Amino acid sequence: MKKTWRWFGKKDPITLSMLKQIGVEGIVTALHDVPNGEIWTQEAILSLKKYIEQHGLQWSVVESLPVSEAIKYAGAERDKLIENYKESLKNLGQCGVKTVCYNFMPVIDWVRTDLAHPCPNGTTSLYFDRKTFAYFDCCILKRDGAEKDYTKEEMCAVKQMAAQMTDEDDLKLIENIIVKTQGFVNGNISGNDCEPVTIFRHLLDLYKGINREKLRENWRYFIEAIMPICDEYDINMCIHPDDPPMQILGLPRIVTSGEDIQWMLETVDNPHNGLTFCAGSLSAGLQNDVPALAQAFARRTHFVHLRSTEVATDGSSFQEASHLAGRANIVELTSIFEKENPSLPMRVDHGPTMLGDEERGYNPGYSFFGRMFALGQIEGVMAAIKAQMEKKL
Ligand code: DNO
Repeated sequence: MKKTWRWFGKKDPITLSMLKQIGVEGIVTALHDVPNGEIWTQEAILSLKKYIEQHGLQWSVVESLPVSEAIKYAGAERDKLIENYKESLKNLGQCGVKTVCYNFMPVIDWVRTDLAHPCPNGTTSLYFDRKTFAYFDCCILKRDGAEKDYTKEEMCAVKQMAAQMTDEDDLKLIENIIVKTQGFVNGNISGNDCEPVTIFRHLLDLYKGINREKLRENWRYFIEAIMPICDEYDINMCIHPDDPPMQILGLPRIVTSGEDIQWMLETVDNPHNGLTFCAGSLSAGLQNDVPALAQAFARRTHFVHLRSTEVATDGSSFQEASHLAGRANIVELTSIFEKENPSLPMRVDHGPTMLGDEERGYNPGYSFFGRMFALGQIEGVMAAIKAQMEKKL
């Protein structure tokens, strides 16, 4: 696989020269300054592409070209937004950037409750705690009927937390769940919004009456509309699994399991309709046998995220694990992808915060030393597997 790295553009404190030094071959990035729904112009694409190439690197993957909410809930403006999306794809294709990652998660992209969960070795990692999330849902968001989605035991824990949490704790939780994890992925809420919870409630309201079936239909409508452009410019669309792969906040999620992925690939059976194999997201769902999914979908995978998680005994809380441990089984995954689809771009996803990363203000999960360490581990795994394949071992 080709070693790529998620880079957040010229403002990223991790520079392209640094990445060149650590053996990165391709860049994963987006036009982060363009608001969701607006057209990515050829001029802006070419300027960033040229900048990357001047550093001896390639723009390998777009992550992400965001899908506006109105496309997901089928709002009145969806056709106009789809036209804009097609125009951006056409421009990307004409500039030679041909792998595009996106997701179809309503309202909220990836979810974590703790962005600096201490690990025994002194590093920190990202964490999702189901009870803390239930507290956010029931006591901060105060979503109608939220209690019905949690067990008795979880609601007991919520009551206990409610008696202990301070206003400051609540603010921190709001930041973790709907601000800090969202803004930098071109999500709905950024650090400059002063009433994130109000905005968030309004967004949830837009999905009243949208169940899994409807969301699937809206996805099909979108993907069928863009496939002709993808065929014409040879663009590989790759959907990112839901993170975590389960229903949350009463919102439907449609990329949570092998059955979901199978449905998508069969429903629009076009090689340009493919998958971002995010091992970490998939591993956080106990329903998923991650290597089995890799084996099943390697040929329709256009982009790989390597990361792993450890799921707690409650079955839904999880911590991001070392890249060589946890449920994802990255050694086996690497072996599958090296055999089935060796030219795939792969990026190390997330990484521990370590050795001073915490003081640099990086986006949550996107440390430098932590990711570099993980890249070194995976490079070693790749080398061993390749040597074995060439029968040198
Ligand atoms: C977080 C990521 C997601 C992902 C997007 C893809 O670190 O896993 O933000 O990049 O959802 O569209």
